[in-house]
Amino acid sequence: MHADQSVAFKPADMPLAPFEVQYLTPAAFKASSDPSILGVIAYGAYEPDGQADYPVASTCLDPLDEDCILEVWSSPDPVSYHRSGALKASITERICFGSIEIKQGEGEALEPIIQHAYDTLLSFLGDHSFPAPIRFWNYLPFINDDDQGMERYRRFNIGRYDSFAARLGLSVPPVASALGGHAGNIVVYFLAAREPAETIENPRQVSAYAYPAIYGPRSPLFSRSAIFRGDHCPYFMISGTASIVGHESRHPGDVDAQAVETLTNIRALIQEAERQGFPRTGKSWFLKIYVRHPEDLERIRGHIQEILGSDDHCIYLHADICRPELLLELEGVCIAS
Ligand code: 3EB
Repeated sequence: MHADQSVAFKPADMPLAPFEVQYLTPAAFKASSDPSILGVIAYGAYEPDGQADYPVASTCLDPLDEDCILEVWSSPDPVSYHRSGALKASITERICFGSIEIKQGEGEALEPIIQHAYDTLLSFLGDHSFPAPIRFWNYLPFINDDDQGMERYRRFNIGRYDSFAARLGLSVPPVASALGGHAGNIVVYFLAAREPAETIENPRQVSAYAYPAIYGPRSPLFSRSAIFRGDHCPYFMISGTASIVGHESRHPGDVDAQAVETLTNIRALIQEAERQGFPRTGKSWFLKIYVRHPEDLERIRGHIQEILGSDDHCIYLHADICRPELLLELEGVCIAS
């Protein structure tokens, strides 16, 4: 994305799509007059409008091409705004969007914070007749750091697992991403709907919820991808995807080979989705690319441009990936018109 350009992932000819996401600079957002904002997620330093009634969260991730990017969710339907503890949510007839931003206090354990955040949002969704979380984003400071003998990402997995086990059951978890930053607060944000999405696993990878215990005492509960059938258009949502084959990381230390492997994993998911009826043509793509070392940005961008033809619908964020040897991760949404 460039400063003078916004990226939207709802094609203009789909006025009835249940939501739209745009990536805007703060100046472009201020100038826009969208009446039905679902929420704003900020990457980079941002002073939110203190009067806003919609959910706003400032992540611990910085964009690599800009000082600040705002991920602006909006809807064609009437929106109502809600609060429940630290949760801010917006509700339409068809979807619920929400975010929780939490400051972890000195000496406070991570697992109960995460479990409580998920308990709060899952019980809110249950109370408002949204039994089906579709997609979660988890951004936490220092995800790879050791905390009293266990990595913070592994502690995060324990908290999420305990909440899901009690409230969702463990059969088919939602699509998700989990990334780390270097300052700021924990942010969890989500999209939920009335009906569940159809999850699709990657034939090249062991399902994350079936990873062996060497990756931590509780499995990461997420599905690799899912087709969410909005009323008028299907969305294909892809979880954070990295250079993992089977359950093992591939190509440690080689960013080019990791980029190629990651794109192969994405292609495998798209093929699976197409086998399950997702349209083969007329798609528009949006990708979020997480880069561990800023100096790898141009190499990674080169691989993306080679595969996609351009990277107009991509944003690049500086983030730690949840295994220390992984140098990039990619997530995406594909919309069929
Ligand atoms: C992986 O495939 C890489 O814990 O929610 C990717 C997407 C990853 C989501 C999560 C973790 C998560 O295991 C890491």
